[in-house]
Amino acid sequence: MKQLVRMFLLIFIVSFALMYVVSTLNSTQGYSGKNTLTIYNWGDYIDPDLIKQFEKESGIKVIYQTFDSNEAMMTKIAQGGTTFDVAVPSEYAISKMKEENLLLPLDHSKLPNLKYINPRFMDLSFDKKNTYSIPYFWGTVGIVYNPDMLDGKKPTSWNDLWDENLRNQILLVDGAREVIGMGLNSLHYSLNDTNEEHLQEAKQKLSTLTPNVKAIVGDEIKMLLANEEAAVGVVWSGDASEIMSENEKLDYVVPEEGSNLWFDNMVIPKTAKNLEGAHQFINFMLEPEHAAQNAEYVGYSTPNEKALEYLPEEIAGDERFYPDPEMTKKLEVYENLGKRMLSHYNELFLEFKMHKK
Ligand code: SPD
Repeated sequence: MKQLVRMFLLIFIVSFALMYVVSTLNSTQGYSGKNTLTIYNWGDYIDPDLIKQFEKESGIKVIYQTFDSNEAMMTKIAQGGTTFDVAVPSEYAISKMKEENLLLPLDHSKLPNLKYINPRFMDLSFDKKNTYSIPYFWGTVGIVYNPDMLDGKKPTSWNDLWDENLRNQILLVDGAREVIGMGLNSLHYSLNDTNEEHLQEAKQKLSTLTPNVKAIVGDEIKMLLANEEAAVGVVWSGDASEIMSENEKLDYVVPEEGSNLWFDNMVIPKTAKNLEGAHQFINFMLEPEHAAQNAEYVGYSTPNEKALEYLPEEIAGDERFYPDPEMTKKLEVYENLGKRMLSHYNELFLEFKMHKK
């Protein structure tokens, strides 16, 4: 009996000592369970040095998680059971998340650096007055191509992708709106079309593209194209810019039929546990030098007007990635098509992917 008591006493002392060591370690590193910030962002979408710098300056420990589509991100946040403090959805997802009460209103008084954002990217229809979201990156969808692998035939139209000389030469971004949108645009329909006949026509047309499609891929699309594993890629502009910095032979074009103009903004989801830290992080990312460093690292276009002054002219002055408002006039922003139609786009995309396999 005495032995049993001694054993319990020992276990109690060891556990207590362990708890003490862990809590001391945490406090010397400047964070505790309460002092953490969970960020949910696209893959390859931040300079990791900025996270380290934010942790150092704020004393907040960042837990960083990534997603690869708006759909996956929305499902995870809607399911609950997560504690994301900051997320980075695209415009149509922001509109949907607002509708589903998944976002918290922002306190603009805690975001003094918001003044650096070009007004062109503020007060957009998906979030009037930026009540719920703050611009992070923006861009287009287009075709990155390797002229050497195309016998000098530069693509200018979505329809050029159906050329039979491109057998097994195309990589596609893994995005439902992007791929179905490409099918719709190639038929001169809107990227936000909800007409079932048009959608079936786009599906049919896309199925005839499959012999040319080598793969539908995520972030590895950049490495594959830079390494000349395929002649052509349908990509987000920022990825094209990153690929082209790795392989200078490549070029990027926004097809003449039109394409998508997109905006990724920072939001605070309803799941947030550290509102103060979330505002601190958003304001940190809005600091012009940080926004410039981030843009240079990931290759995407910053909406931060002041940050452009810190970027080399060959980046900030490149009209392929910083098209002016006149040039983006013919492009379409994805609309929130409603739950049913968004699911339908996803189903069509899945069918296309299965057809491809
Ligand atoms: N690797 C990061 C990619 C993020 C791109 N977001 C684009 C969203 C377009 N709807």
